[in-house]
Amino acid sequence: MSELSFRALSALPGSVSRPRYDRAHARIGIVHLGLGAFQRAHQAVYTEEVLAGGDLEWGIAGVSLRSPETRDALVPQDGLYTVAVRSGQGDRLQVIGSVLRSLVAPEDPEAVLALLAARDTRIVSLTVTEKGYCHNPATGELDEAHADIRHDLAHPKAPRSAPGFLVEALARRQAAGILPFTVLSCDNLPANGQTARRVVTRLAHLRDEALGAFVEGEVAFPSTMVDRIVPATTDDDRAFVAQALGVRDAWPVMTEPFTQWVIEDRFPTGRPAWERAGASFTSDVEPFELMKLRLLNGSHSTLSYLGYLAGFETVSDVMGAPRFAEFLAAMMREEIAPTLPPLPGFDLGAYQRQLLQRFQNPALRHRTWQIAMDGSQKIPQRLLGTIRHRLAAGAPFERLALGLAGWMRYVAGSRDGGEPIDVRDPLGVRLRALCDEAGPGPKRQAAALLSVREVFGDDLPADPAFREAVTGALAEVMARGAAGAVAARA
Ligand code: CS2
Repeated sequence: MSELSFRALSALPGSVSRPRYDRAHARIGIVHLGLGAFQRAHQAVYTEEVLAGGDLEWGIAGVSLRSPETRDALVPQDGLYTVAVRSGQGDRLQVIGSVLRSLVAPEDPEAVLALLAARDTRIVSLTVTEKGYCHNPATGELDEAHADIRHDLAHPKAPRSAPGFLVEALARRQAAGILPFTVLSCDNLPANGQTARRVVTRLAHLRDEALGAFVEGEVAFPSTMVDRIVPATTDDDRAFVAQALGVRDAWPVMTEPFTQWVIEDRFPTGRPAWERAGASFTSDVEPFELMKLRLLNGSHSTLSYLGYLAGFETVSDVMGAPRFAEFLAAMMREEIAPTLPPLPGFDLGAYQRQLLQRFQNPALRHRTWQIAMDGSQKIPQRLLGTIRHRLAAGAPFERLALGLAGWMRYVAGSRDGGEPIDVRDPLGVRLRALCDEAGPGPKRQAAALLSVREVFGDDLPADPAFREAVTGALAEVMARGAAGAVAARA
């Protein structure tokens, strides 16, 4: 079987959509840092529609900040790849052409900087995950002791971190008298534009006051809310796509029919008309971000920790298990939704019902283990902000506490059946050591983990109501197992 390529496009089955614009004349207007599956199933698809509409100045150059795997897969395919939209109702395949170039930053940081500094580059978008911001998750401030930040301060012309690349590129643009690009964070962080702004501005200040002032005064960092479920691609997915296309695609991406992008409309040097592809522009993204982070991601993390502990491999398996769906529905309705700012005209009840349906999608094999990754970076905005809100209102949060207890049990390193867990988290080794040193029992385990200030801040560990709720929830998970504890609180 041959590979997907520009030449192979004409032989694809008629049901597969493909680029029909003049790709040879498309130019790079966007550099994307973090060329992963999510960006390729989300922003690249919106941009594909813009190119298809004839606006060819917004092609994407995708940069991987770590591994060469995506580039190695895409280059032999002329940058083309398949997005497979899957659901119980059937599948829809589209070949995407909007990623015109792919680069691997550690191989050639200079090439990346040259592209970032180029006049045509007007937007730099980011999906570098929570940890890519090199910030303290509890405060949102730049972690100045972070190894990559220290490296980037010592070697500004060969950076490693996303903030390091942005600051050096902005310095070069300033020196060359070229207007700065707009920085578009597309990560699951609250006020993600402000978080990006805070870390980039701080790093620029640490390098040089004038550069700091330039970044602070001249660069736009609009916030966005992004939403589409995109599980990691498996070999079975590759086989399915090859079968459907009649050619091999080394790295297709699997996703769901749902997609949403809400963007703050602040692009001083222009932007693509992403609204043509269904994005919405607004002056205030924050209510949408909070809604999505707390309802979707908060439930996702909760079901993943508790579901993984109970032995379930995928999100849809968890949703099919007794009492989990009821538990999540009640958590959203009773504990999360009341903490959200009003969104006039928006049906929050329908949104919650739709989330439960999306989680049930039987065609997406979204692994609980994948979502459980990097919990120390995720739970502050997914669960703890909501819990703070409930505490301040004197309102109960027993299900949220159970989600948090699931995380505590998970990072201690074994499943309910005793099998070891491969915990992936930048703080994983420290969290595990804290649990091991503390000795057994919910009181000691909870106390040990609550000492991690980057996650819990100073306020929560000092709050007796919080400590009691979390310790009680952990005791329940330990005594009954995660499935039993869920059933008791459903
Ligand atoms: C998930 C998200 O992996 C995770 O942590 O919760 O990636 C989730 O699928 C997306 O935010 C959906 O938009």
